[in-house]
Amino acid sequence: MAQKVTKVLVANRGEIAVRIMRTCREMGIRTVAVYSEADRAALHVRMADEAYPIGPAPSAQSYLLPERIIDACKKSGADAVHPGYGFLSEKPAFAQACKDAGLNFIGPDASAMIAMGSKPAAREKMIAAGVPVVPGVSAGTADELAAAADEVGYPVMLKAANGGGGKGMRLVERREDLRDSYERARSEAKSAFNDDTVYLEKAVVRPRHVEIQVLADQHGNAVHLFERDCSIQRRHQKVVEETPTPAATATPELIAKMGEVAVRAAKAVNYHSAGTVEFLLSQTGEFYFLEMNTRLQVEHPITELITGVDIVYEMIRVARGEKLGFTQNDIKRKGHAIECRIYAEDPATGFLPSPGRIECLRVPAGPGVRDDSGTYEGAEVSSYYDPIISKLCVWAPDRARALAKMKRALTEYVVTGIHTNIPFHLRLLEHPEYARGEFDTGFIDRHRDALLAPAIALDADAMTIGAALAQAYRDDDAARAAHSTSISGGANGTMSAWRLGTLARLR
Ligand code: MV4
Repeated sequence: MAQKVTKVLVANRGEIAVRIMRTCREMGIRTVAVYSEADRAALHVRMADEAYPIGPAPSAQSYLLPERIIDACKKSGADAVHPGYGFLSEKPAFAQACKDAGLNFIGPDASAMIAMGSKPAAREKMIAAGVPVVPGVSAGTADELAAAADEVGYPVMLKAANGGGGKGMRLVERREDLRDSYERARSEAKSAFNDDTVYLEKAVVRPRHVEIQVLADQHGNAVHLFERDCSIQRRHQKVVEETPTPAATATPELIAKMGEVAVRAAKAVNYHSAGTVEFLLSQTGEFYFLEMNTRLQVEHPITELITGVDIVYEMIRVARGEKLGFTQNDIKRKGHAIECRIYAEDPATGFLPSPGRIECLRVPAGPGVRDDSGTYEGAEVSSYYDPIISKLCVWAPDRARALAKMKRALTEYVVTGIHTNIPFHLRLLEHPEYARGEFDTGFIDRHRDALLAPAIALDADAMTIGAALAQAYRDDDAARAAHSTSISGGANGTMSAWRLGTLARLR
């Protein structure tokens, strides 16, 4: 069995490739980047010890081709592969192909991915393992589904067996709509996933998305690293995550129980490496297994901030065949962490991606701030990939201070040349219901108008100072023109002098 990890090929790009390489560097492990034609000058390529081209910009012709990745491993002499998230990270065939090529895949076995890959099959497996799932049926004819719907009561949810990211999901409010919705769900599932299998669950009204981070080794040891509340989503894209969850029903006892259940779920599929068990948390405090993500997740840094565990470090140790260095009792949480995903997108155009060159970049720092970025000043944000610029994370002793720190960090952030969702984040964090921790998965949709209100106006003094600075800088810097500028107000609706100065410089 390949257990060596001396040179890791990171089969990914952007911030996650950079983040993985950082831990490798700390561990004395050499790093190999792969890159598409669009990524010749990308940060992850610059960070790596060596880099190999794997094809044209579209990921289907580069990052998604297992043979290109394995070929780059052979050329570079890498003995291990970290897939990051997305791309090939949850493809059992790729995990297996790595293994067959004598490479150490830094993730779970293909068998665990397969076991969790089919939603209704995973659901059945979890029922057998004593993990609570939403009442419903994992399979059946239209009549059987209708009978189950009567039993669990409306509203119900129809879900595509092979769906994901909310695609192929349908809410059915009334009995008389079930047949029609069922036929639609099936044909949608068929065209989207080439599989028309549909299953049914009782709909959980206004749920929270609360997930548990787990870590397991190859010797049967598994622990959880507490929860993350990922309810703040837009079209099934997470926008803000935090831990602990501010849900009123989430007592330490409830979280301990969810953690225990998550570990049981992982053990039921012989899981090793880092993984995440997703739950729906109802308004009344019941929780139900949704699915398991068999990969390192985007939002893993907030768990690292409250536990002090480097999840990538542990993934590598586990892949080497080492035992987990701690037990559940050793893991203590401290304080509160929040992540804001900074996207190159324009809330004003309905969140269309805003690719282009980052003209000016000022990244927040200071106590309790971590910015996991995949880019740099002068780099291009490509339209071929996920438009994430960075993940801005903060840690503070409690939620109120974490919120204040996040607002401070967001107002320090300057990105020009492209649009970003930084102003959107500021408005979200200032929403009174969000500030009170009162939200569920429907929050952004429900408060769309308030969250998309025009940017905070600058007060007269700030405008005057800005204009003066602009004039001062104009002569020597006239050549540098920004395509556009993303402006966010300060805590009191004004901006700091240096921030205005930076913006003025680019006028
Ligand atoms: C649900 C649900 C309510 N009841 N299932 C959406 C994505 C998929 N992974 C599961 N999803 C949901 N399943 C039942 N029985 C509500 C959602 C849901 C949701 C879940 C997590 C995060 C955001 C969401 C947004 C809308 C709906």
